[in-house]
Amino acid sequence: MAVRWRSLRGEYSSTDSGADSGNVRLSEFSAGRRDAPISEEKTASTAVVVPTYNEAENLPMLAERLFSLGLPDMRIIVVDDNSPDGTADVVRNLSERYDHRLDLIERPEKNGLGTAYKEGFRRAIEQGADYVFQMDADLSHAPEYIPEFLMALDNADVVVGSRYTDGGGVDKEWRFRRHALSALANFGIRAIVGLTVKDSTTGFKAFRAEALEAIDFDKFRCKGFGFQAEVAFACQRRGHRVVEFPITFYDRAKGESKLSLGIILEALWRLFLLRWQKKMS
Ligand SMILES: Nc1nc2c(ncn2[C@@H]2O[C@H](COP(=O)(O)OP(=O)(O)OP(=O)(O)O)[C@@H](O)[C@H]2O)c(=O)[nH]1
Ligand SMILES: [Mg+2]
Repeated sequence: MAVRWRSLRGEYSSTDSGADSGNVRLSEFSAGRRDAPISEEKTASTAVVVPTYNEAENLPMLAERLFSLGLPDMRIIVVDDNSPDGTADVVRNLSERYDHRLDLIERPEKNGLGTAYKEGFRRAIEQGADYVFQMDADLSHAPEYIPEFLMALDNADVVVGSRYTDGGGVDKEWRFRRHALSALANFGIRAIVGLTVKDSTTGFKAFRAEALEAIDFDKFRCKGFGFQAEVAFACQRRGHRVVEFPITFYDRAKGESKLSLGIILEALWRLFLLRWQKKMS
């Protein structure tokens, strides 16, 4: 699906066949932050934070699909943990190709996607992004949802890309065992933490900058994918307006999964403690 932003005030047009039912008005999108005056000139900026470990093969396609959305002021912030496959060099080359609209945060060693997101979010806020996205590098999360997430942010603080809400789903290649494991992990974590969102472990989310700034990441404890549930819990506790947007989750395009039993056990243990202590803000 090709998506184009004609102007910030905005007409969002989709060239997807069958979806061409006219342009959708993006009410108040150009207002950016809620407290900013509505102005035709103001350019709302979007940062997409992507943690990477050995994603050299996936990043060129991810960058192409993101930049071809044509969002007026979009940057990609890659947080790489010294990937042996040369991911950082790929980012530097892509940055040349795309007018330096990719930033690279390099960390000395693999330290988990949760800590990577924290650094990427901090950079996005420092750069003054109005809207901040988080997504995986492996194309499991289709960039083409991003304009729809932005529209949903008109009436929300946080948009959660959800596999388990009506209309959402997972790759049709998934076997029963993977379905069962994923659904069980999601259900278990929701129950442990007491989450209202139906997809507690999704890594595809969008935030208004001020909603992200209000989260106290210093209290987070999970290095791995339990971080996603910590974010969901923090948003719930802060009373952020969270909407779930149905997505289809695709299998990683290339490369290997980093999900391990250790990461799952870390998530369950730390989230159990979190519920018990109820100390998140
Ligand atoms: N910087 C950094 N990124 C990581 C780390 N672990 C995973 N990632 C990235 O986090 C994203 C999600 O990791 P995946 O390996 O795809 O894990 P997953 O999506 O839970 O598992 P799959 O279903 O197999 O794709 C990807 O972009 C990874 O490259 C890490 O320790 N450091
Ligand atoms: Mg993945």
